[in-house]
Amino acid sequence: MELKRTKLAVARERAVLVGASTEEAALAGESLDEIRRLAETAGAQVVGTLTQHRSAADPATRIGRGKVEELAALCRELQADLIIMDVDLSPGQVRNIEKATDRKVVDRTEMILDIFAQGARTSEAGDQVELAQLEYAFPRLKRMWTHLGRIEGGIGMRGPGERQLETDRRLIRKRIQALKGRIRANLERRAREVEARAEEVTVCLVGYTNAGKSTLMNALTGAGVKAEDKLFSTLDTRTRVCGLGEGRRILLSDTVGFIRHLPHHLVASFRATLEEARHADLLLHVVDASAPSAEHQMDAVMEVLRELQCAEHSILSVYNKMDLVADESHLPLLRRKFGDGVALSARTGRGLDDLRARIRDFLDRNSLTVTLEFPASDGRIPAYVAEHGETLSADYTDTHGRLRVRMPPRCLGVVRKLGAKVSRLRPPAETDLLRRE
Ligand SMILES: Nc1nc2c(ncn2[C@@H]2O[C@H](COP(=O)(O)OP(=O)(O)OP(=O)(O)O)[C@@H](O)[C@H]2O)c(=O)[nH]1
Ligand SMILES: [Mg+2]
Repeated sequence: MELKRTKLAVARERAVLVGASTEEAALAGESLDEIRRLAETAGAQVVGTLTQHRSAADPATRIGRGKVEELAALCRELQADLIIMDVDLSPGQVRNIEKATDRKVVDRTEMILDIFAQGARTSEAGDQVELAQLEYAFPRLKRMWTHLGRIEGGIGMRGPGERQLETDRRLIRKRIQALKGRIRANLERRAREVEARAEEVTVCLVGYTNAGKSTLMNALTGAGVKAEDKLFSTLDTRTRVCGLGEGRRILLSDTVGFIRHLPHHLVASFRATLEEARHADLLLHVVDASAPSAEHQMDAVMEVLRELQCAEHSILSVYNKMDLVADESHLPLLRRKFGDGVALSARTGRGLDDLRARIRDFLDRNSLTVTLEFPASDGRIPAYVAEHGETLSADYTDTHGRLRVRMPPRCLGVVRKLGAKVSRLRPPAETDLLRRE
């Protein structure tokens, strides 16, 4: 039995977008633009849109019976094969709308999972997407098995879906277990990599998708990471040495972008990829300052950071794409809410020196929390710490000493030379999805 994600033939499916947001109208409008970009990224041809603002969602169809009839008529008129909803639906709601319209329905999460499935280039990213798809698709599989049996492939049917028409749920559970095992192994490998770089200061770029993280990574390190005007062009993490001038350097990581209402399953299964961000000493929160929705994008990123238990990290806001900003009147508001940060253009290079200076400044002002292990008989290390740092806890056995200390990054090299093993790992985060059963 073959349960692997199938290669996709990008069908140029004719799609109708449905905005069914109950959020305030302005935000809903932005969100519909975004779902249009998502739909196009997934390979759909958007032929029409329909919006519905309801204060309360209809439990049976989400958008209400009258609207579903209107939708069915619109699909017939435009010869659309696919309906893309800007919100997430319960399996029952999907079933009801599909029955009433005789069209395939894809919700927001399925759409995002689909884009991730198409973009996954590494086996790690592939495993993570597949797990998220299976976890999300699992309760929805039944409908794929029955009335949609005639549809082959296409958006929302990539990955788990086609092959499972004849597949036993027990096998899917087994597959989920296998994927979790591989992802857990990746997580452990990444943790070891982070550990091995204990003496380096690590900085991670985070931010909304398409904010310019990879472009900034390239501008700072000459890394040659792929940067495109496309949502979710980066799905893995790259780490490079980044010179800051004055002989200083850090390790800089670029990682996967976030989006509003990022599917929870995806955040959980991308834990390994996002491990770099969890252990970073400093996060650079990159935002497209020219986007009308910059503030909402930053809110959405902060929400995901909270989910990753990163909200307490030191964060420096990077207001990017300043070359596109004609009117700077919205900047003070962003700065009040998300900190002064640095305004720059990763494309033109304006402001990059400022950013380097701010990171150097951060290194000068901030101590790092580390664990030092050394022979108990060696008094030089506690003495050095007493002079240059602060001891948070001490723990001695007959042979070994272990200190949890805060000290400036430049001191780490010295304590290593004195023979201490320096480690930087934070305690592992609990994730429901990857917890051993
Ligand atoms: N005008 C302008 N465009 C920029 C700037 N920075 C990035 N871009 C463009 O914005 C688009 C997205 O850039 P990326 O660097 O791929 O964005 P990202 O944040 O890595 O996106 P994902 O990996 O998809 O999350 C590309 O077309 C870039 O050329 C900038 O400072 N000015
Ligand atoms: Mg990128």
